Amino acid sequence: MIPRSLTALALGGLASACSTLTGSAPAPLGAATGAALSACADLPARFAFANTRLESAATVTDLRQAGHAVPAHCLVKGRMFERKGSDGRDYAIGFEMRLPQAWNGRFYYQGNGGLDGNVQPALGALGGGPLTGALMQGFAVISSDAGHTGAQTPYFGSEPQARLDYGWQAVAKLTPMAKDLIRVAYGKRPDRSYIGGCSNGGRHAMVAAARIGEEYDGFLAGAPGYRLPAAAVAQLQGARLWSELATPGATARHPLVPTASIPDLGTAFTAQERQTVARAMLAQCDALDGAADGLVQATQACQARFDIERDVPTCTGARDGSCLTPAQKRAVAAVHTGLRTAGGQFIYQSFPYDPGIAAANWATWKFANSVALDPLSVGTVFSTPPSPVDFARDDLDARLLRFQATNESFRESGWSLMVPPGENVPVNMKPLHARGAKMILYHGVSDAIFSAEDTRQWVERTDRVLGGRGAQFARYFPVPGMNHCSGGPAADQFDLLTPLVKWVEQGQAPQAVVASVRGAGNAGGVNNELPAGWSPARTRPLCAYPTVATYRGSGSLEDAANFSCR
Ligand SMILES: [Ca+2]
Repeated sequence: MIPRSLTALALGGLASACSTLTGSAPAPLGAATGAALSACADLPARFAFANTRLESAATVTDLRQAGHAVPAHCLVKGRMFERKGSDGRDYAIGFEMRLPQAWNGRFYYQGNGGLDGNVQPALGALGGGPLTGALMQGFAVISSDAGHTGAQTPYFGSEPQARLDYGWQAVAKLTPMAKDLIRVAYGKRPDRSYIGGCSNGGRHAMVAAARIGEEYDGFLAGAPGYRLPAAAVAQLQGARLWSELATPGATARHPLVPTASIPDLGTAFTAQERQTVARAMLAQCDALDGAADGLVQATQACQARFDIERDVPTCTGARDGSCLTPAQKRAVAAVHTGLRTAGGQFIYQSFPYDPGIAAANWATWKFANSVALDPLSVGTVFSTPPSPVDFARDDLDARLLRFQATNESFRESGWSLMVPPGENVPVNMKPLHARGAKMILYHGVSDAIFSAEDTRQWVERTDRVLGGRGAQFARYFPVPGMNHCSGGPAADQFDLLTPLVKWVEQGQAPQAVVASVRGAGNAGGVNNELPAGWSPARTRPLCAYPTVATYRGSGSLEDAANFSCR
């Protein structure tokens, strides 16, 4: 196969006169131009937009991010669609906007994670352990709770409109309001608009691309849980597998309710045992990228090479951490191959093998969140009608049908409101590609809740839909070793928004983006799980799939400059 990057380079070299025949990339959209903020404290009095109330506006000059001062800006707080829900509770789409005094002419919608419910500060933070963010870079940024409060989580899922707002409507309602507020504050609407986030925030970006793509020029989808309901059911099935192997009666602390306990599924596959599996992977795969450096960057090649049955020692006596029992091997293999229901239905996706399996976040998702969080969202937010889930006994075949169901109250199914339309045939990407919009995706290869393979396959499907020109529109940057959005033995500190802007506005397609680990003293927060032998400032190129960060053969293994994307 010819790497798509080379194809794009070749096509980009042809004369633009042949564009419709050769399929060369659409012209860049051109740079945004900035403006000065003309109003702040008086915005609530001056701004009128349907179903919107601004509660406050004040200048902020003392905010810091990762040890650096965030430029002075106006913090606006407000609410849209305040209403009494069908459950008698008060609902609204709460939001904040941060409007820099020195604006770069761009709008950034910050998608938040999990089940939403909190107005996270509108910093537009970028990457794991962020050093920078959209606000720092001069964007006007909005953040919202997506239509419910933390206290209403996850029970908002039983209120039909709140469920819709969480799924996709909050983004659709907030976007035109935010652009109009920008017009009032700066005297013009944004020249360019971007939306990004990780996890559920990445899902928001992908859903926005499919549903309201015309509103945005650039999409930054991190670990996009774009089939979140299916991922959550796979978690339930996984918890059953682990519980068969767990120490009977062992309990762990509930991650949300300090006074409650959950079965300690981590005893099924302990930290030592996960280290043993990671070592076996490294023995097979570490050098495939030319460097025995503790990072498996040749992810696809490793999937063909690593064989858990063959490469991990089988226990001949009691478990002691250095081996797996045959039953453990079957469970770990099944989770990576992709789980099925009792009825034989393939639930979600395979997961690539990656040494990040040994990190804590992997275990938290597989062993704790699968019991404590996923049953709540499955039962309350995605099922019609809503009904509680017993992770050990729920009929998962019936549950998957309930994701597709509608009734008089819930007129859009849980699946439909969560998942980007056309997720299997991403037809809505065609007009975006034609207009010159761009998408950058990234995903931790050892993400335990949303599969990096699911993202890779979406990129492949999009490429087919665009007739092999997918690399002109969407580029995917796997992050080797990284868990869910950050953490793990990985270079997880990076800014993919800057290259997205250059791609959208100047036509510079990103091929390699430098990422750093977060060792001792890192201003974005230290990653305590970095292997002892790594430099605290190790860098690596993140490479656009299908290229792989490959060692050039000489120079320090700690420096990205000694690796190229091949
Ligand atoms: Ca390596």
